[in-house]
Amino acid sequence: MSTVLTIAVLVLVAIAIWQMTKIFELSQVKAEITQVANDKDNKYNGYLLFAFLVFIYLITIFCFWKYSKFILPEAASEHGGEYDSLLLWSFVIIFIVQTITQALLHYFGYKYRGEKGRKALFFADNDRLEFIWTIIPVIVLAGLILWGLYTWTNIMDINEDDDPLIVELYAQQFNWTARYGGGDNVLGDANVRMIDIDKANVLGLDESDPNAADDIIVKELHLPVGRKVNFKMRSQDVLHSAYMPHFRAQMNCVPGMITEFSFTPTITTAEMRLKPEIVDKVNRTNAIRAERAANGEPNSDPWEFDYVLLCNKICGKSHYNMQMKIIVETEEEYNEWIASQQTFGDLMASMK
Ligand SMILES: [Cu+2]
Repeated sequence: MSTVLTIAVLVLVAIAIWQMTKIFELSQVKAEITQVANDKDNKYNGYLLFAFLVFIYLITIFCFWKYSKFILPEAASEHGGEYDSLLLWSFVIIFIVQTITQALLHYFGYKYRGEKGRKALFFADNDRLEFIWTIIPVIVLAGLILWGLYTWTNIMDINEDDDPLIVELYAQQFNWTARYGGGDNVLGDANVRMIDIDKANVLGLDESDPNAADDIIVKELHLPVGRKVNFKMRSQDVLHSAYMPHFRAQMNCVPGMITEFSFTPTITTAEMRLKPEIVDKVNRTNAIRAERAANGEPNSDPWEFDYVLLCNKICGKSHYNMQMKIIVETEEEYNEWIASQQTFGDLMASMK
């Protein structure tokens, strides 16, 4: 209701201003009433172009200064650096080109403004100019595209070389479950039709498959640093997307099929927490949370940095909260953790 009232008030105010402008215009005695712009108008608009140019430059500088701290920290995966430099160079090129072309655009707008008696020059074409402004973008874009394709092929080359750790990421509205292949590093067969909630077979593992017995199902993803991980994604219900921003990784999870992504984590959670940009981010967040705590508001516990797996497809009303903690640790820590987890076989035996 208050929204409707606010809109109504705004509309009425706008109408009032419009009417007042009309009265003001009528009250002005004008020597010459014409819709055609004269030299003075054109010059005035030319200066306004410069003002707008200054405005877009200033707002760009302001955004760099104010929002740079919100970008992701250093990539925590092997391929992440390559991905980041591709992105950085694309932005650098776009930034330089747009800075120069905006200046030229606004300057020419001013320089060739309308003037009484000035006639536009008829200029059919200029082969050399056409050649320059075609060939330069062609070379630059072809370079970026080829580099992009090369990077993409590298990142998406999912193979079983170097003994990767096999992990399944299982998406459903609205949570993630991870499954490790266990001692044999082979995932047992699974199918949504075999899900049996009463027996806690939440991922629909085939109990008769010997590979499934040692599988380990968890709600927190642990990864050993420096070891390649091959993820196999499944979805139970709708399209989800496994997004691990710190590792520059994302892959859709599609019901009825298995999608894959592979990366090698390079920075442990403990090491990442010591990076200056992370320390800074944690301090900033905790300052806000301390303020909330002082006001007795919820969501005010001190926060500690952790890698996360997020869902990056709007999959339903609790999509925003669909996440899982990822812990990258040393191989010893990982081995100790995985050894303490219950296998699927043990879980089934305990349910009998
Ligand atoms: Cu989702």
